[in-house]
Amino acid sequence: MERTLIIIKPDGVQRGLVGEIIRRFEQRGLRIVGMKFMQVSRELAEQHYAIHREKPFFGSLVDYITSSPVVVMALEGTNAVQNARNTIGATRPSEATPGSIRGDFALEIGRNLVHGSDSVENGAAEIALWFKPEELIAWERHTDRWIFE
Ligand code: IDP
Ligand code: MG
Repeated sequence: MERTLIIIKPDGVQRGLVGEIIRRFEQRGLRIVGMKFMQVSRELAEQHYAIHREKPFFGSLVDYITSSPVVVMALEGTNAVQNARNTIGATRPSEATPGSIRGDFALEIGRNLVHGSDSVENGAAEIALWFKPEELIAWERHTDRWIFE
């Protein structure tokens, strides 16, 4: 089953949107297989966003993600990566459709509330970066057969 890494960024935690954001993924049908509340180190932030290292916003992006605690989740389900990104909405909140998390709660790209992996390969790599194997729980959900065909 496909997996994706979701981070509720510091603005999501500070604004009291943790429950609202988790609710949307749960409601979508994605199954939680890992979740924790943590302060991100600069080292982890730089590894996670390594692909953006040369971008002009890299420094402010690392400052942002390390500025306050985050909630990190590993979610599992059919096309988990793409389905989660649709629930999150476009990177630039002004382009995010209403009904998406960013489209409903965000205005600026540097305060866009949520991270979601952008490919199946990156989903697996990011989950391995953020979670120890024993922090991931394989379990069967009572409703799985009503959500997964
Ligand atoms: P994504 O989070 O939708 O996958 P990416 O392009 O991977 O978007 O960028 C990672 C994060 O970096 C974005 O979510 C946003 O917080 C930040 N970011 C991306 N582009 C810009 C920019 O042009 N200015 C400021 N921050 C940016
Ligand atoms: Mg990305």
